[in-house]
Amino acid sequence: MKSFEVNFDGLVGPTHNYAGLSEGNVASKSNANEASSPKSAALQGLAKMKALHDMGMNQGVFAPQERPDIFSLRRLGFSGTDANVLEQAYKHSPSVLSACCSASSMWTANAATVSPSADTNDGKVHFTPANLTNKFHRSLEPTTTGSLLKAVFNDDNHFNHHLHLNDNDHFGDEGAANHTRLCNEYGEKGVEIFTFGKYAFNVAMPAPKIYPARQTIEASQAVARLHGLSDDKVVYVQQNPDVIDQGVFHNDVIAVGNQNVLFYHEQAFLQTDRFINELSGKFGSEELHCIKVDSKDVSVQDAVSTYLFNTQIITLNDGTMAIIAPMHCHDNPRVKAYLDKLVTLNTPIKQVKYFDVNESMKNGGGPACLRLRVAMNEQELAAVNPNCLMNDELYGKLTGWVDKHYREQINFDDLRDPQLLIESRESLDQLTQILNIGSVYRFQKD
Ligand code: SUG
Repeated sequence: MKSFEVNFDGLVGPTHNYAGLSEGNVASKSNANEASSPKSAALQGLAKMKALHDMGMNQGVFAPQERPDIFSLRRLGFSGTDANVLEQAYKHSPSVLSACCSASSMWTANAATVSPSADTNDGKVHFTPANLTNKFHRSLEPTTTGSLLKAVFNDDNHFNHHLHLNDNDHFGDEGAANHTRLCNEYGEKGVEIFTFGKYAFNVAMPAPKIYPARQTIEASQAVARLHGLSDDKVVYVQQNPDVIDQGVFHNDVIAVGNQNVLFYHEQAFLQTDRFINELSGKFGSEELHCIKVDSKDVSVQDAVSTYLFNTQIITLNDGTMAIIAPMHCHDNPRVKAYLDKLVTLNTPIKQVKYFDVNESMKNGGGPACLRLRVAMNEQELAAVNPNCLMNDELYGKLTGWVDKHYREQINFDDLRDPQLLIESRESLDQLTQILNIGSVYRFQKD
């Protein structure tokens, strides 16, 4: 049976803004309070999805969450009409208001961890939404993420949905951003690599000193247990705490894999030799390409500012691989020189395509952050909600929908505008019809 990797990209929501909410994420902090353009952000994301579809890939679309999150603001004690709630939050807790307006669910690499059916003990595709406990604005996402996943992968014969892990830093889980799966064919059993930043129950172990480690080994182990993975096909590896302290808040900022390729910076991991040995042993006898980038060629700082490793490596229909990179990689001479050389080496990667995803990059989200990978066989793909799979017609509908509903520009002061709430709800209500995902949002139920 044929098998595929489908990228589900997050649609950027109508309240996309720069609020400096993510300590440890250099771009988020340095662009705080700049004006954002929700319309450009959403169109940039859609252009990437359409381009991958045109390259022959199966491409999915994942809906944004409802923001402003009036329900969280009410839970925190703001009351009255919706307009009163927004106004009070604006006056008394502006940081809480911006957190409750963040469009951060666009980065679907943090939506969930996904294990394909070839790896799991019940032969189903498993999903665990990430609890994202480390950042308040992101901790608002997991419940709706779970509902959205069930609306897209709505067939118990093929898909197994878990509740997100307990909402506590001990089980801090950032989803696929710290999870990479290597395999031969997508439908064959693969090795799942879980990367973590710290040990929650053993503080004597290494941990970053400046910025938070968002993922614990205990969370990674829990997800592997829930998904029924075999120990001989799982590898745990700790992120180098020093690179977390240099702005590598997720492992997908410094390493990425696809099929038999692992592309990583030499400083990405702790005990790299042990890790690569274990990985090679568990991968088996097939050819594994571990492409290590040395600091002398690309510094950690260049990796963080260009997102060289937050690229997507995709397998094209002719079997070769392409890198989907942000324009920042093109515009940095050292990184561009590295990529120009990489495509000439003896690895499956033969081309690089550059995309403008600047609106997302300014909040620390590159091409790989914007997508959740789901490897599936033909039967599973046929069971996916077909309205969430990209084609020319859907692209036309979604760009028209963005043009109609999204603002050109948003500043912090706009977040208290009750009209923005009305516009956002109207647009999401229509989106649920376009994607045929049912009434997934709270405002549609209450
Ligand atoms: O969680 N930025 C996101 C970026 C997530 C990137 N995802 C991956 N690496 N997979 C984060 O730090 C910034 C929001 C703001 O500051 O307005 C933000 O949430």
